[in-house]
Amino acid sequence: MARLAITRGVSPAIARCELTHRERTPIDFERARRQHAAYEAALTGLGCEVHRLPADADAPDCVFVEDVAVVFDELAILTRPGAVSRRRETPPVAAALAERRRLVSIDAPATLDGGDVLVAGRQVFVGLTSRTDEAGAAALERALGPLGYEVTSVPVQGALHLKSVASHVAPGLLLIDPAGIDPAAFDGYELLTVAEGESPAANALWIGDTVLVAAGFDGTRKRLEQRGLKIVEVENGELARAEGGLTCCSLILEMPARGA
Ligand code: CIR
Repeated sequence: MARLAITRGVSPAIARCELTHRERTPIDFERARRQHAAYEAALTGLGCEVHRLPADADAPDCVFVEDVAVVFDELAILTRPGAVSRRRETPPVAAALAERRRLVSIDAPATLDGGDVLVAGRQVFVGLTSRTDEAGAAALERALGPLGYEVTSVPVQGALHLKSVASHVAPGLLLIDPAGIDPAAFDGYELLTVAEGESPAANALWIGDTVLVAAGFDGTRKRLEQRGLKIVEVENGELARAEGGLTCCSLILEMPARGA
């Protein structure tokens, strides 16, 4: 199986990004670009072919491609982001996905951000947040139910997205920040909690046999390593100022190997 990672350049307008739970602080555009390039290099190191779409100077948050689509083996869901400023981000990502997946759109008035969709095998959790509403979760259920996925809505407290507080990091294993989510939502899963004071560490990206984590959260990193997981660390400090984490910056597609 080959993996394709779709990413997008950092917008020169990133300073005007949406913010919900963070104070606005200056973002160093060049540093953000360097960190994003290092993130892409880490994806390459993990065996992904990286396909970077050009940035949009009129879409401050365009680097966060995760929010505009959710990719499954059978299809890709094009979202209708909860933030109006982000709706123009969907078409270029749709164009990149069109040749690789059947596309299904979330239609108005429903809203759904990809950051609220946590996929764990055939189980799909949808966070109900300021960005994703019940109608968005219902639309996802309509698209995925017939394919054998089980879609469950979970309320999220005090965080932008479900994946700000929970990540799937190994088969049946979720990394969570219990401050933002009731652990009871994940009955049947093994749960690992982030270390004290390390809430942002709950967003981690599992690729193959490795988990990509944000640098600076040593307590959580140690917990993941003690659990036997292989870790790669990347700096995410500048995009974290835009309220973005590691899963936000790519869409990972499992592709049949050439010739298979
Ligand atoms: C926003 O508020 O939409 C962006 N500034 C951050 C989006 C981060 N995306 C994600 O967590 N999936």
